[in-house]
Amino acid sequence: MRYEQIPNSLFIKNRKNFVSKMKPNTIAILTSNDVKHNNADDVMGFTQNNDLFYLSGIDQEDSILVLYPDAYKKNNKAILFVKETNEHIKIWDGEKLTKEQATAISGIERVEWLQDFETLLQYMAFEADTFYLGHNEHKKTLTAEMNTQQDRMISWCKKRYPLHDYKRAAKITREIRQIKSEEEIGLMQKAADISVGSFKRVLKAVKPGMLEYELEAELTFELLKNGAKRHAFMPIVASGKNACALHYNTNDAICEDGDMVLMDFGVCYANYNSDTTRCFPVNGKFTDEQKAIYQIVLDAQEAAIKVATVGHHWNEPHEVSVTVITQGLLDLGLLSGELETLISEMAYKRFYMHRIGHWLGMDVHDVGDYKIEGEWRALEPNMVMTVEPGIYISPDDETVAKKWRGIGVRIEDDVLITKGGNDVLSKDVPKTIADIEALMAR
Ligand SMILES: [Mn+2]
Repeated sequence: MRYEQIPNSLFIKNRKNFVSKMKPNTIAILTSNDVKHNNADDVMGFTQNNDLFYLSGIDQEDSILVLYPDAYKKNNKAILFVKETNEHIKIWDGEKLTKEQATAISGIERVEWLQDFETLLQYMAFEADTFYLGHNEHKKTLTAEMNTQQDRMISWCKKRYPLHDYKRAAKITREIRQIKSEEEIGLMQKAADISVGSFKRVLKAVKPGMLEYELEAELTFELLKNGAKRHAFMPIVASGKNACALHYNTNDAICEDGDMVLMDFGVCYANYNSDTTRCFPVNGKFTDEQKAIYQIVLDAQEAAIKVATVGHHWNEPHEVSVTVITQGLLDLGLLSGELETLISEMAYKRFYMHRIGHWLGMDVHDVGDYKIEGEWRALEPNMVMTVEPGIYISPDDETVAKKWRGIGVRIEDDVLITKGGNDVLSKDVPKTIADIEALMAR
């Protein structure tokens, strides 16, 4: 990532917002993520902690941000700690941030070397009553080892300052990160724009007999060529029945003539993500069965997007998609019975087993609550969500006619809630049957 992609006004604003939610006389400490390893010294890569990045713009390992808005010394109100480089690091890993660069990126005037963190914190710690510490609060990350940089900071701090109170920084970041600023929307739009070219490139490249990973390579080329940092997640390039495995990403099967490919991919640009899914026929022409399923999913998605607006709650787009999909499956004879009964008994779940989408931002499945005090969250301007209904007919489902088996369709776009409605950030990624077939005919 090139640092000039984001003006530091964004991070200054984010910190202001964060600090406004801190209780009086408290210190917040945010740490970076660890550099992760596979085997031996092979590095899996570095992904910054998103809360730290959100508040500082610093995309370097071994960084700590300390915020103490009520500090009586003005230059203790915000301190950024970065690691001091040396000749050895320079020769093996290249340049690291200087203090001046860190200030320019973050807008934080006081930058110190990491080795001075403990001493400098000591000066402030006994002035304050409470620490806010970062922690990944996703339910899937709670492991027995508890040994992330955040875990280590929590145990170090509690040992060193046992009589302070402790609060969760994530409770604040989860709330403020959910409402995107103009700068963030601009970055997410850029990510979505890169996905347009990536998808079109794949449509031009695909031919019967190609391997799924060859299509992945086309995606990768186009997004890196356009300044994206990386795929937002391991892309799903699922031909034929592979589309029925929701998180398939082996991507090594042959794309057969007559099959459809489901491609679920995201672009990470300046640490902000897009997340889109499209399906297309390997040979350029959808079969009648593929078309029938595709059109139901598209109708469901468009109907759901219509209610992804202020005045509706989080679950309404899902409910709308369930109705359209259940009716569609009824019309095709894939379900039978009464529409309302099928919905209330969730008969559609055999074919549509996931929900409508998720919040989108610096995390692909972004932070933010879906319910508040047990009630579905009302949609607000500047939230961004994905809308991604799907129908998947198992290749082994002998209760349906053979012609339907192994068809899997999902269509996904990134929807920004606006004051007057919504804006589909990924709207230029071709989506209708006619548009896709026309592009492939060239
Ligand atoms: Mn998604």
